[in-house]
Amino acid sequence: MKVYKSDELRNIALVGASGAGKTTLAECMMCEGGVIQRRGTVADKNTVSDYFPVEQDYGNSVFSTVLYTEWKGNKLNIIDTPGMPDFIEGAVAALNVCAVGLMVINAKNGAEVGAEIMGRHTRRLNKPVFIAVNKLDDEKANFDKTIEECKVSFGKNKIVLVQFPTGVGEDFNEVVDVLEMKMYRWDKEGKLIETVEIPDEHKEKAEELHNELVEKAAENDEKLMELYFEKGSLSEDEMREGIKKGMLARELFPVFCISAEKSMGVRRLMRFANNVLPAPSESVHIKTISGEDVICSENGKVSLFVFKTSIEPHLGEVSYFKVMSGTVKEGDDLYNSANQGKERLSQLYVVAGRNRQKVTELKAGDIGATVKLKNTKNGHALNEKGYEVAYPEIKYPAPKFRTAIRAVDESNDEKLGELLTRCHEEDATILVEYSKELKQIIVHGQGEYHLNTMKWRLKHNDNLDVEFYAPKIPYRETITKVAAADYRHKKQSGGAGQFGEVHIVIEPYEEGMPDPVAYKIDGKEVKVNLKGTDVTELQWGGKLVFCNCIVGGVIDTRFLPAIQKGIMEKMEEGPLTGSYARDIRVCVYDGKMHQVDSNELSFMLAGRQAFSKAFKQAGPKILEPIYDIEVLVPEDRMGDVMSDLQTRRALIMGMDSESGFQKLKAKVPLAEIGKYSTALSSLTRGRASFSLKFSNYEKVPGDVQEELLKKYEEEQVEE
Ligand SMILES: Nc1nc2c(ncn2[C@@H]2O[C@H](COP(=O)(O)OP(=O)(O)OP(=O)(O)O)[C@@H](O)[C@H]2O)c(=O)[nH]1
Ligand SMILES: [Mg+2]
Repeated sequence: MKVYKSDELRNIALVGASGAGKTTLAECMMCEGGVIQRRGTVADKNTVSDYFPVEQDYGNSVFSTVLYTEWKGNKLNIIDTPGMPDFIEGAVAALNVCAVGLMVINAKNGAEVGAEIMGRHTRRLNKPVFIAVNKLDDEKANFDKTIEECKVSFGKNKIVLVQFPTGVGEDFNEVVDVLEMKMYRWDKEGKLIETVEIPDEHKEKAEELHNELVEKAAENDEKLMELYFEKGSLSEDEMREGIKKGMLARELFPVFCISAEKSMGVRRLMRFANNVLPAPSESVHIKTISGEDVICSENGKVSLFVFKTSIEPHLGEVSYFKVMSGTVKEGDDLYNSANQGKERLSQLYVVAGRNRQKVTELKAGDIGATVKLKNTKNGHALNEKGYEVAYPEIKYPAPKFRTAIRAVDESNDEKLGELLTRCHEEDATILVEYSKELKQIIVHGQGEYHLNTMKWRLKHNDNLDVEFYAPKIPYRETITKVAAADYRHKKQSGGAGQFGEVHIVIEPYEEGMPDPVAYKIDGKEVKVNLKGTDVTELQWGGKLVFCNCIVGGVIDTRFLPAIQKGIMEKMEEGPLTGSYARDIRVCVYDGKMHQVDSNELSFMLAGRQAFSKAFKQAGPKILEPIYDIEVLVPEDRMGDVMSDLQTRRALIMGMDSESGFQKLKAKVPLAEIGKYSTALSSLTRGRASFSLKFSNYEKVPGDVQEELLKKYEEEQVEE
């Protein structure tokens, strides 16, 4: 295989809603480029891209797949990404390493929420995007509506048609190209019959759009603007230059018309990629963690960025990387930025899904794969000796779904631990938490489907049966009013005795509250004399403030830490439901000690009991975690989504319209959104999306508290 120079490369991430036709388009591009001889289809489960059994089982892409095709001397690296929001990891990683996003939009459904979400990621990553309106051969295709929706999403003046269809639906067979000013016509099988002059009836529209395109192309470069004013037009090369600049500035999103199924318009798309899209070196420079630009030059120092690892049949772990700079050669020894380990790249491959081809070298900007690395994971850099660079972590969306997990057969617990670690290494949107608090292993992911897929893979690939069960909620406990209690711990049978007595007042702690001066205890005002305060920032959030108000040495200072320790123990296992307690101020104001029998243990026990007693009288409340939720939903489903949220004790915070969708903001208890991803999906037929972020802890309503107390009591009895 030819060794491609940096400027002969184009890296394109195929993104868009699920079912838009990305995998079909990728297959078609590879076939057109001669990389494969026969086209597979998603229905026949034989595409190059969806080659994992789980994908064939689902009929959807689940992983991003690195592919390539060749076109007129250039190599187009394509990463086909899954459109299902549950599998966003692959799409985000792909966009990070590709210079350009190709947004595939289903003309039947318009700019769906899946497209909108990917659009947002391209905006966040500042990536140029070109758009392919696909499925124009579908009887329900609506080109104009799709374009209107794209305008809302990308900006009215930024969506620029390079092509328009003369008609859509089953008879779709012509596209007018206003960049080249000619018309393409295909036969029923998608074979290009001819390129013709634009017929009179479409001339006016074509000219109008052509002028728009020229203007847009000129707009982003002063020199071109001058030329345009001088000549009233631009040459083909000048147009290309202008469009590229506009795309890089995200001021221009060119639109193409295709039917991936019938191979219509796909070659034109590839030609555009060749002629107009920026080569990796022309796109925004990647910065290292320390903020230096990495120049994508084949003569630079060798540095690779590993963006994907996966365990593949017959091969073991495959590491996919982008050459950030330099030229990497088969057999090179490189050094891992994260652990300084040496890695030999004994084999280099270019990949098209399952098909791999060995190559001897890859130049800056190219995407390739290697196998059998010892200790290199996603996000690591591999550099030549003496060149120490590392790249910023790829940012992924926060999890949206959590479940507790265990091995069906307990003896597999260790294996489960190892495999979960691997799952996270392969897919950074799977987070694994060993919760000491909940005594559960909790896995977090992007949705129920996402984690079910993980379960499927553990069973089928690793022969491990796991089950999901209800994850506990990390409740907290606190108090709402002042209460006092005292406790005497005394044991004087046989040998050395034990004695300790403490009197405490506890009260809700709030940031900035004044120091304690006096309390009403048993109807009497008791003045306190603050000697010292110890503030503990609790690991689980909130504070414990411990005030020493002992006068006259009734308790020796050396016993105070023991009292505090006893209280802390109870804070770790709250008196109501065994959850962590928080935000409490304790004031030890009196007590007794015994010359001989008092010791630390006695005061610890006394502190614990006094605290427990006081807590129960202090209006104790259970707190629950509240999350900020943002739901993006099409207008017509808004009512349903809103009423559903209200049944989940949500507090609606506001509504906005954004990019053609309604954006609903609310605060909702974690306990009520356990399976929200699934519920929302069925409420809206997958047309909505949401994000979650922890907000704060709040008191649960009275009836919920009753229920939780009852449940805890039952559990205690059972144990
Ligand atoms: N009529 C028509 N159908 C198409 C076209 N392109 C794709 N399809 C069909 O649409 C379905 C979905 O296509 P895919 O290529 O799997 O879509 P995708 O974008 O890869 O979907 P995800 O992997 O879920 O993100 C398949 O049944 C395709 O055969 C097209 O141009 N016209
Ligand atoms: Mg796909």
